[in-house]
Amino acid sequence: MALYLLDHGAGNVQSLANTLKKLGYEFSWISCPEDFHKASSIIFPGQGAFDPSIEHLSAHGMLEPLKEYIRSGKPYFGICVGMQVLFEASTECPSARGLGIIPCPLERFEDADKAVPHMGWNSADLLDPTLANSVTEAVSPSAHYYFVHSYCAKYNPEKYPASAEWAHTTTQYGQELFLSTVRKGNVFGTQFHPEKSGAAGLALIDTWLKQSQIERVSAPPTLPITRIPKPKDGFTKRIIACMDVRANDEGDLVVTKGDQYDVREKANSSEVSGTSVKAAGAVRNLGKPVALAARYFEAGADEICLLNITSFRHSPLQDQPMLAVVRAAAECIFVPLTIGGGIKDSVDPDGTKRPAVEVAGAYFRAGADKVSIGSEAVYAVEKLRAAGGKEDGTSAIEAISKAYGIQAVVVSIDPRRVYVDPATYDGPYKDELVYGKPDGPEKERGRAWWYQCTVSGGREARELSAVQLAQGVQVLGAGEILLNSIDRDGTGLGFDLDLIDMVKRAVTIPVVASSGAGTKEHFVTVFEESNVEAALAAGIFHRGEVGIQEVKDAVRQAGISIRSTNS
Ligand code: 1PR
Repeated sequence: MALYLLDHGAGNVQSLANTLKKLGYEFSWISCPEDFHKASSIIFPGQGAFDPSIEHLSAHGMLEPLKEYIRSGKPYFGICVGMQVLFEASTECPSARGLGIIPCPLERFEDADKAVPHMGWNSADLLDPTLANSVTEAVSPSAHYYFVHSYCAKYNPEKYPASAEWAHTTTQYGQELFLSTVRKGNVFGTQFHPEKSGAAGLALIDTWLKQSQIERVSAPPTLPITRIPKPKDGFTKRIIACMDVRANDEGDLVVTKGDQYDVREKANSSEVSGTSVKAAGAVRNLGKPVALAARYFEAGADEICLLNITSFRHSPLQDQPMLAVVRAAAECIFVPLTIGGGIKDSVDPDGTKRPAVEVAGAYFRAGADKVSIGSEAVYAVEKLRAAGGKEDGTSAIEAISKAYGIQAVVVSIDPRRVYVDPATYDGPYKDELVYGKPDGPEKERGRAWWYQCTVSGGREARELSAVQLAQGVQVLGAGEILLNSIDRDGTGLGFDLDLIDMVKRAVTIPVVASSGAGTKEHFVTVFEESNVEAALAAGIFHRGEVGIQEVKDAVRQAGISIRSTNS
């Protein structure tokens, strides 16, 4: 089999290459239009937006050869944008035309009842359940798969009868049904990312590749079936393991963990335990990033996050160890990977300018799915507000989301509480004040506070609130918010529910609750008390105090939908 992969120049295609390597398949990249003739199977692992993907294929003379290849009847597997290009057009950019093989447009999800992008794990229901035991069947009805997209092909056999014939599985998000896999003849496509969907996704790719050419090209069309949305969709909450990474005093990159962002050992500690050196004042060392990432993947983390917490000090593209860490981590984890720290315009020591989009691109090529922007997001929103809310297209958020899609841009917020006397406070954050409860902790009683944004890892406070930042970055094109709390970080006191609820209500993009998890019950509480899509923890996982599986079991037992580790 001459297996070829098509790279459309945007996003993380490395993960599919890593997956194929892990599964033991050899492949080549399509590097010129002639390669389409050499291929006997093609996988197109597209990511990002429809319009730039079509533009890239067209600019490289690959659009027509791709169309010809698909018409030739040889097997084609499109992932995410690789599936979307089969459609006619997208309301995202009406002037861009897709291959038009599936006669139906892609439309944006409604965001009145749910966060958009649809980012996370969801199920895929076979339209024709009799196919469940068929040898050509690769999608498991009991599994969850990782989705990340804002536009979809809605399942509506009455309005789009010809496209319904292509529907192989549908997925429900909120009350909307859409085509999550398509299949007809030689063409198969998944809206989700199997290469990021853990064991279930790897099995799907392996099955497709193992099927004989005849089996793969003889899939019958699906008969349109009327399907009505169920009361509840199959979307799950996500549990994220986060690693704060920095160089220790010996220059090695280590996973560290702060207490309210202070990552140095306290003055009274001076022991050595296992591999971890605990000298007073030393950078706390909780292990090696790649080994820990692999451990968390095996333990069932739905996503993994690596934050380079001191990268604001130097040029990240010169920071080869961090890129090497991402590359090595991406080879052994098959769930989404976010990388943060130092995603900004920078200048190398030799004077070479590196725009933020180039820095992000280096991480995507290394195997990251999303980049997380901290300090630069604050500066960008300050600028946006100074310009009366008018975007100028120059920020890192705008540049990266334009090139790679909004789903690739996370904004990490580092807020700190500012306490005020509610009786006398007359400042600009009056509407965002949270009032201490009479039975709350002593320092909160009779007081109120607002949440102030900081930059450079909490070292500098800015005149901007967490709500203002969250709303501003959504306007600029961020696809997700990672909401930390300096007050709660490392304390184990539980998530700051007031902060989380306030920010979640202020935006329509997904929000990840972070900082303060100390027990499995804290995860249950944050999902019950707020509408966040995901919860993240660091310290309790690093120290082995609570396992990811334990957290997931507790969340499931509370009746909250969560992905099974082995599905
Ligand atoms: O400003 O774009 O270079 O990004 C810097 C990134 O590094 C930001 O995402 C910022 O949050 C992070 N960062 C900077 N300094 C620190 C520090 O700890 N000294 N870490 C830091 C932030 C917070 C969380 C942590 C949770 C959960 N880490 O990510 O993992 O609070 O911890 P817990 O479960 O133990 O409570 P830029």
